[in-house]
Amino acid sequence: MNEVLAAMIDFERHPFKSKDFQVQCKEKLDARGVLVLNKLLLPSTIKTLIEEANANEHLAYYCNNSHNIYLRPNDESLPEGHSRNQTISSSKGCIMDDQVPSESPLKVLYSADEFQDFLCAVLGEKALYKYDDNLSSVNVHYAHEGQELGWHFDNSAFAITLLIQKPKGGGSFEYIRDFRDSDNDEMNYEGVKGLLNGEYTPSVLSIEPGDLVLFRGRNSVHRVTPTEGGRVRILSVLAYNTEPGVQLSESARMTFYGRLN
Ligand SMILES: O=C(O)CCC(=O)C(=O)O
Ligand SMILES: [Fe+2]
Repeated sequence: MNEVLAAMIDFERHPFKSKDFQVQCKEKLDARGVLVLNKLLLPSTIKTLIEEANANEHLAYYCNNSHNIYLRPNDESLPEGHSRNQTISSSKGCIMDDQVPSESPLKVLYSADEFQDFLCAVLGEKALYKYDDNLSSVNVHYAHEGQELGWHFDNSAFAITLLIQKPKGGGSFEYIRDFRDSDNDEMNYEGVKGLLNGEYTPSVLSIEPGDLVLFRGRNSVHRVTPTEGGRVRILSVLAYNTEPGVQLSESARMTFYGRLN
């Protein structure tokens, strides 16, 4: 057992190496599209991560993005005002992998064999790889009052997040499962139109600092509501690939990070 990792996370509650635990987690993820590991990080780790995030916030790249729900270039063949092209706003700050300290608990967890083996078992993957660029693997997001992540479908098949600091209000993760079928190119334009007109009541994921979320976001539409009050929402995203040698596209790096390396 990696001793640094053992001192950081609650292995008693989340025995990564146990086959039974892995199977339970896989069943939950397959049934619900989301797996939450409550209180994975010990309180001392959360404290370290808040201090680290506060110390590095001056490095964050803040951006306001206009995008559509599909996070793809607009389809100009469709009529104006079509739900495929409807503009959605997102705003947040981000620090990138090369700005997260190498001794950070985030990087210890990200690289730990025990953790990656657990993720592979739960996701049904053979191996996971870091991004082949120096920005995209471990990120920390900051959302100040009024900042939010608008409705979207992820491009990646799964995402792993760790909430570090919860705002006083807002900042809720809302989602609707299986809202499109991207493998079969079924984009659910009618449903998206209704969603953007407020015709659906989404599910809300209740998460606390120290919780890990493993979410399949390619077909489940989701958003994070605006932060309310003075306390910034801080969240880390741990991103992996299922193939080696993959870089985040240059356009995505410029949009989200404002630089290529
Ligand atoms: O901030 C979150 O909780 C989710 C982030 C997210 O959906 C994304 O980065 O695509
Ligand atoms: Fe997302």
